[in-house]
Amino acid sequence: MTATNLPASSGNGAGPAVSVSSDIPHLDVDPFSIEFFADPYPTHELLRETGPVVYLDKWNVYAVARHAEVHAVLNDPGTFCSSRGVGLSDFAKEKPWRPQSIILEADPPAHTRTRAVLNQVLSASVMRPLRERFAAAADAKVDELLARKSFDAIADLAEAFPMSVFPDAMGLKQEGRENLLPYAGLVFNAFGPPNQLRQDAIDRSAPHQSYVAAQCQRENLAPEGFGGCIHARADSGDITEAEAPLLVRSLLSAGIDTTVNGIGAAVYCLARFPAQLARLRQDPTLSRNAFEEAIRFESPVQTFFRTTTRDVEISGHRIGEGEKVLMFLGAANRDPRRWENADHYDINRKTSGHVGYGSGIHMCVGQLVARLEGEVMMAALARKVRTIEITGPVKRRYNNTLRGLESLPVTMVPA
Ligand code: OVV
Repeated sequence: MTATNLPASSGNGAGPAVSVSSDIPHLDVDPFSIEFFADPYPTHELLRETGPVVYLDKWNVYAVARHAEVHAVLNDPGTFCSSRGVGLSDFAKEKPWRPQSIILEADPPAHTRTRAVLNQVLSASVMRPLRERFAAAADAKVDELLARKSFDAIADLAEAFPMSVFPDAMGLKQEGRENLLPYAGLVFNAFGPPNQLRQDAIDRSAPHQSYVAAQCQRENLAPEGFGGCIHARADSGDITEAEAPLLVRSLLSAGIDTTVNGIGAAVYCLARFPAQLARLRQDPTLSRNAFEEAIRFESPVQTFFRTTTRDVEISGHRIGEGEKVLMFLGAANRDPRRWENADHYDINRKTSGHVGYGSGIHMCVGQLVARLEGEVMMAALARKVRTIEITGPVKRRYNNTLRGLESLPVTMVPA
């Protein structure tokens, strides 16, 4: 993997093949390969150290991996748009694999209206009455796992806990919930390039897609859940009846696998850094920050793309209109220019400014739900657990966007 200094092509095959005058270095890394996912950190460093912007020949995209540039791209949505898709596929050139998201894959002013609705459905005042239920579920889950002593921290904790609270909070019926994680895995694989991961996920997607499409309908959602609250906003005229199911679909897409991988990251951190678990036990008020630091440290959502709406300069380097720009959130979250001891998990760190939830107008609309789930699980562990020991082979789960584990065998000892 060496940096070259070729002129940038006009990208993605559109426009003339003439090169633009540019000194942006090219890299031949594939950030959607299994070898990269197995250990992304040396490549993250290469991406950051090669320059503020690089060009990836494998997929014909620009990329930013330093915190400053990732933050700048996230906070200029007029130049770096989402409406042409936040995966590799450019919706101006290719038909999306499913109807476009009306919040994630939208720009102002359309985005502003749908975002306002989800902001209210997932607001702090909505979280308040949920906290007690979520905390009781986390406590019960940790008690159950302590009784078992040895278990898989992914299936039995990181998946089981969100699955015990989020589908109920959405207002979903019991039947078919086993489709939720495969559907989300599909959505996050589909942001990636047309590789085997993406193709396999799409090939197997029909039952997951039909389940989700049905659960987005009002008659399948409890009126008091997040889903019912979205539909109620069609009654008040804030959105149309056609828009409501699409906003429910956004929560079913983004609301579960993200927190599974966030909580998985947090438990994996506590298992690998016993001194940090000891600190958390001494001061359970650190629970919320311990979860936040795990989001920075592992960055469960690793990447998103934007598309340029005009010729633009990033840190003095020119990029043409209609180019895809890949943002490495995980690399930004460990950029030594921004973070001291970036590769250390430190629950006392000032985590603000991490881009694990994004930044700017698209920053995770479900972040309060995610943090609530993460905090109450960390608090349950802080109060009830003495040690978490890894007792078997750690297996990674491979996804084009999500970073997390397939299996984490552990033994937990009670406090
Ligand atoms: C943040 C996110 C991830 C995946 C899907 C969506 C959003 C959506 O809006 O459908």
